[in-house]
Amino acid sequence: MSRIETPMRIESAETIVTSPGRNFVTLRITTADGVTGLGDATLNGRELAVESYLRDHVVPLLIGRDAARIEDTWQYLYRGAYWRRGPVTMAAIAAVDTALWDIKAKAAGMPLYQLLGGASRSGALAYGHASGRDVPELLDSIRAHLDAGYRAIRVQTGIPGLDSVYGVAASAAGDGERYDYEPARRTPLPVEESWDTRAYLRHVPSVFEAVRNEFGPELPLLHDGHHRMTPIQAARLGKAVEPYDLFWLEDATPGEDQAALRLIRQHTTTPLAIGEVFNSVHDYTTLLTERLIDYVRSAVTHTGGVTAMKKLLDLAAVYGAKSGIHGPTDISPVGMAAALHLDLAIHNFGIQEYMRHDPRTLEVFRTSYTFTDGLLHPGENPGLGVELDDGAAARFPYEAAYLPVNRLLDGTVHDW
Ligand code: EZ4
Ligand code: CO
Repeated sequence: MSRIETPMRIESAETIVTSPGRNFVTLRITTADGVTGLGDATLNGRELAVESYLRDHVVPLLIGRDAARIEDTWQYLYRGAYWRRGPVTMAAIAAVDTALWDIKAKAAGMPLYQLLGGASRSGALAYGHASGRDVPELLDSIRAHLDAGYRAIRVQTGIPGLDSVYGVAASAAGDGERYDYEPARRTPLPVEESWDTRAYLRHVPSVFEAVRNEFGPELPLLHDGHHRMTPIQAARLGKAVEPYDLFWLEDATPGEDQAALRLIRQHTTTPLAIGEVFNSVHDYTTLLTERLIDYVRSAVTHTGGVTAMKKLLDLAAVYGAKSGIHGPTDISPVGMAAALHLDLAIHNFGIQEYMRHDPRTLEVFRTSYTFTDGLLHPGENPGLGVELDDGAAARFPYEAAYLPVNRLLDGTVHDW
């Protein structure tokens, strides 16, 4: 494509790496007439690889391109790289795509959701992360989340015999207390946790029984298996928690083995969600066309941006599956805002994960989305509705940080 001279010509693009409570990689694209767009490129624990991919291999290709040509730019970066998929590539493409949608919506003077078809609902039902090292602490945490306005709750607990477990806050319960590993556990090497699936399977059904006894049948409850079970173990857990009517069981098995979901599906009516570690619609084709899952967990940030997520969610709609866009704190407010515009616009919205960001994160990223009566709304500002404060970003330099490694009690490395 020849270089063009129009107001929408991309004049510059830059990456911003900042660590306001945890690491984030952001791409900012600026057009010749000074419109800026932001895209989230944060890949937890591998941040600098995406930053290099963007800075060294993508930014030089963007200068001079027409910012209005979003689909063409997506295809140019995806097919032009020759090498397909992968979290680093797809996070980089996602950042470009999201920034170009931000620019297009700002140029149109509209919030992004209007360009995606307009609002299909008044807000996006959010779920929060309750946790406790034991059941009493968990029940307190659920109460704190309900008091903070959440109307759907993810339930994770400690397991008797295991020291620390994914998804459980390290100290006393409360809405402000999160299981996050950042920044307190930044160590030169990844933290190591221990795991015993049989102990987990024995414990979890009794946790849901206690939660239903305390809070009744209506509250939507979710659970994340975080890739730790075999298919037959997952089938057993799905059956065991059927009396407690889960909204979903997430990541029961390692997601890349799509056929594993066939076995789980044959054995349980517990709804299944998967996909936070996926980065392409091609990771979902068996899962969707065979109707093996109920919810798509991809993040806009990791799955090629707004353009690719819209296509993925439209394919999911054809096969009766709904969205459950990934929204932990390692998705930046830019990636979260992009998710919220999609959540508001698409027909097959399911639920949105929402962990409030650290106040330092919100100093750097000035958001306009709102959380009211359990519903998130992206706001009415043109574009994504997020601005990045460079001065604030500069006060929080990058620090290496890794996700934990999980080992079975005999030392064997297991899925974390
Ligand atoms: O472990 O985002 O459902 N949410 C999750 C997250 C993921 C982290 C990994 O970076 O599973 O907490
Ligand atoms: Co998860």
